[in-house]
Amino acid sequence: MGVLAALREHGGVWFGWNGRVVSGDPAGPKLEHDGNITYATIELSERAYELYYNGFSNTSLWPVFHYLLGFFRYERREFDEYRRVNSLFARKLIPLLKPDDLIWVHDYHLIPLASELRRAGVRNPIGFFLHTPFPAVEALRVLPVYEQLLRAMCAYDVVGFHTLRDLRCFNDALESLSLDSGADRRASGRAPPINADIFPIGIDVEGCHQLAMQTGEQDNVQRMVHHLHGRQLLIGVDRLDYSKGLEERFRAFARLLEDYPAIRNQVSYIQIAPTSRSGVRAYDDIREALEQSAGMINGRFADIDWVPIRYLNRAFDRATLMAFFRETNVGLVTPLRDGMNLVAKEFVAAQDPEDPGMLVLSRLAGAAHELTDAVLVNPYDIDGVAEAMHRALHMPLEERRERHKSMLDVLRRNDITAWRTRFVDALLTAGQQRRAAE
Ligand code: GDG
Repeated sequence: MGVLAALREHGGVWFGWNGRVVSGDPAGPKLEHDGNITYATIELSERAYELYYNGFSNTSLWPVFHYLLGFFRYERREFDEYRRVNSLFARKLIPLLKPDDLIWVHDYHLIPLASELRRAGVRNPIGFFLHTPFPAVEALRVLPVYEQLLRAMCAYDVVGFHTLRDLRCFNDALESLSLDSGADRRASGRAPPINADIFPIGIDVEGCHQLAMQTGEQDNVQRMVHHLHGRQLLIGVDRLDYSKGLEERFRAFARLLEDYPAIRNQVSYIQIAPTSRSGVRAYDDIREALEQSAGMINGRFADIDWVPIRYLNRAFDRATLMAFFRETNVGLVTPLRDGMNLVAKEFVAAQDPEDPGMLVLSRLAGAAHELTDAVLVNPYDIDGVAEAMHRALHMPLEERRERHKSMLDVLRRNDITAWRTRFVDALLTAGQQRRAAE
């Protein structure tokens, strides 16, 4: 959304996969115009979808970048396809480029795009933003091709991460390759330098707040509130992904009910988890595991008039989510690892400042670098998360208000507009440096 806002402001082309998979040769780019934005979308072949998207991107890079090495698998032909698709994207993008365009590439699926564009003679400033964490070099080294990926990242003029930890890991990895970055490269006269920096992504704070206030009358929201019968509500909203720590979170909720029997029948936990990346084995497995886990917890603790967990494996519209957040006492955001986690920020923005719900947040999410006034947890520490849920459910109003206010200040200072403006400015500056060096 932040990128679309930037495009709306400056005009430009959104280029990417349209989500369609075709059996023959993929068509595109197909061009559609909306005001000053052109959408140039392309299809993926079945082979590219399997090897490039499900394979190298989501079964090699995603688990390594999230330190979840048990899910990691590597196949050379998947990496070959990853490079091939990036090269194809570059070739399809080039005819759409104008000399003054800035190129902003997003995420781990497209790391080699800049090197492919440069190889074809493109001289425009090119920036890259990584939405996931960037791992420590010792985790990265399980990838047989990590050196190639690092070198490909050096083809960008600006490389952006969410947190200082990610940036440090990147610089360490470069150092380990003796690919010196920043000042050293400049000093050695090898132009252009890569400018790597942190650009923690923000949200549309007022937009979330407005949505949350306007939609309280919706049917879904009223039904949800009705079925609470005055109980306190805990909520989680996550893409169904093993990195989001859902199994651990369910176990922590069970521990809460075990360790604090007085709380039984006084709380309800709603977990919304729309399916993502179905077709990747690990994602199908986690869906099954969660259904079983929710069933077991409900079987063990439910009463005639009380269902402890409602697990909803489906999506809701954004307005409904924001209104749910506003009705919630405790937001649960406990990923095992996350680049940032926007749900944490949206939850805070949606609250009523006079009587805000409290956020329980994983220290291993990028958002914990900014939302230090949440109740911070280690998501692997099941007892610790159960305690944190209990603490958040019982936190006095005054403390909730203070913590909420300080978190909201953080969100306002670095909202979605600040994020994209800083990145675009960095890219403009890098473009000037590039021209000066040429
Ligand atoms: C990647 C990184 C980083 C979720 N369920 C529904 C729904 N959502 C929306 C949320 C939120 C977004 O999807 C999810 O964003 P997250 O940040 O939580 O997670 P990822 O999808 O893994 O995103 C992450 C992010 O990129 C941005 O840089 O923070 O670390 O992994 O906005 O509200 N939206 C609707 N219905 C749903 O059911 N409408």
